[in-house]
Amino acid sequence: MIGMRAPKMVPVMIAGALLCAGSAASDSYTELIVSTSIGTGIVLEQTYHDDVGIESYVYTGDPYYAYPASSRTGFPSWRSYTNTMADLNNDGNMDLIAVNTVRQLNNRWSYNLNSYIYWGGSSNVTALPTLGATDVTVADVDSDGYTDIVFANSTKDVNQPLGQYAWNPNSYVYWGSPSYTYQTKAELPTLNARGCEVADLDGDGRKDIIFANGYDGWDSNFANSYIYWGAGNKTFAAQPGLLPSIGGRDVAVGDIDGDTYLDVVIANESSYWYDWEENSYIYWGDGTRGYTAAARAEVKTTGTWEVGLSDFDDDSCLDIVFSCYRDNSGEATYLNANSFVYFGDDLRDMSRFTELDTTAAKGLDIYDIDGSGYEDIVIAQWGENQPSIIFWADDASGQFARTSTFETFFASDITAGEIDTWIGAIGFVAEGEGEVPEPSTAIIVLLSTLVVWSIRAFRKS
Ligand SMILES: [Ca+2]
Ligand SMILES: [Ca+2]
Ligand SMILES: [Ca+2]
Ligand SMILES: [Ca+2]
Repeated sequence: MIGMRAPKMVPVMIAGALLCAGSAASDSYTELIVSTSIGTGIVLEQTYHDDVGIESYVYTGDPYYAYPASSRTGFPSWRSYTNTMADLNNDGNMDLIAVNTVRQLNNRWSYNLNSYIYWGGSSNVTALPTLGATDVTVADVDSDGYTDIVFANSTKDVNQPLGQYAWNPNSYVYWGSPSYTYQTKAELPTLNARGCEVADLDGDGRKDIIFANGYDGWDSNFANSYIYWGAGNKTFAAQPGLLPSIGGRDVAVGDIDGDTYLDVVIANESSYWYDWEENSYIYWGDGTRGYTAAARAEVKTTGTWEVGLSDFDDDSCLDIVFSCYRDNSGEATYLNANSFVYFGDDLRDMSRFTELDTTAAKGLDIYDIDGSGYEDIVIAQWGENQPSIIFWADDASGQFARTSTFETFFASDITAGEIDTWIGAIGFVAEGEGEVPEPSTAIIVLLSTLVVWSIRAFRKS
């Protein structure tokens, strides 16, 4: 199903030293883009009155990779669950996508809001309508040479003044074009989609889109995740391939067993509001569309938030990082859940793993931050004044013996990369979205089991 709708171009009000934008050469030190979201898991009433655009941040890299608070520059976003960077329009400047998930409007949550493209090297912002978007993937989906943007949409307003929502909005594919205005999009039915990936799973030369679905929209987290098979000419097969999942929270695609066929990893978050200790799934690919429950492996995870892949131990089988933010302990320690690295294996034996000591781990990225030749793992840790953490890889052991932390505030995701040429353009506020103050610590109340229950009950009402 193809829908057409024109996103609006948003003029921007420029603050700060914009004029230095776009000319500086990269200094080879990795930047970290941190999304900040105090999240929908917060006590609702305490935040209703305070309609702020929570800031996200660019932490500027330096030779020490310390990422102090003094190195960061804020930019507007709205309870942003994630971000990504890519040179969308091939002008040599990295562009940044802030995925805006939810804001407050008339004392209610509102999920129908724009996500932003910040264009590197310029002061322009493009606003793209999204519906409680919680993930984004950038790829040339239709292979026409122009980069497209896929958003996983989780939630939409049905009657926002009354606080009524639907948990099964369509997800969007915004099509790139020579002008990169993203004025046309495809809509794909999804069920509380929270993760998305693009890959040609069946090897027919047409890229497919995989959505991790979290909730069936009525009463169960046992929803199937979807594979939309590319059918050419910006269309997809009407009936998606089905991947059973348990509160699907994210998806990753790669060759885990080294047989050259793409495997699909679904990160399962929870089965019910009180049960977060669910294994995640690895669906083994065979080069056809036959991804089935009969050909999958399970690995132990708990309250999983994101999944990423890299070959840390250099054995040509991709390894899997799951960030896990909570468990079932229901006490003060429930956010102390550890995260995991599972090592791919050519015999599909997924028993070898490394545990990562994390607290309330949300989004992650895998990137050779210090240029050592080994990819590191950076994990956003969620909480008031909760630092985020880098697990440094200094060799191919997959052990990550060295860690460092840096100051963050309710961090929900981190993307690592080099965007020096873009830094000067930060500091603008999208017109009509209001000024964006620092997040107020006064309105923050930590997540509680009761709140999670409330939200689930709210969903079902
Ligand atoms: Ca394209
Ligand atoms: Ca395909
Ligand atoms: Ca494989
Ligand atoms: Ca490996």
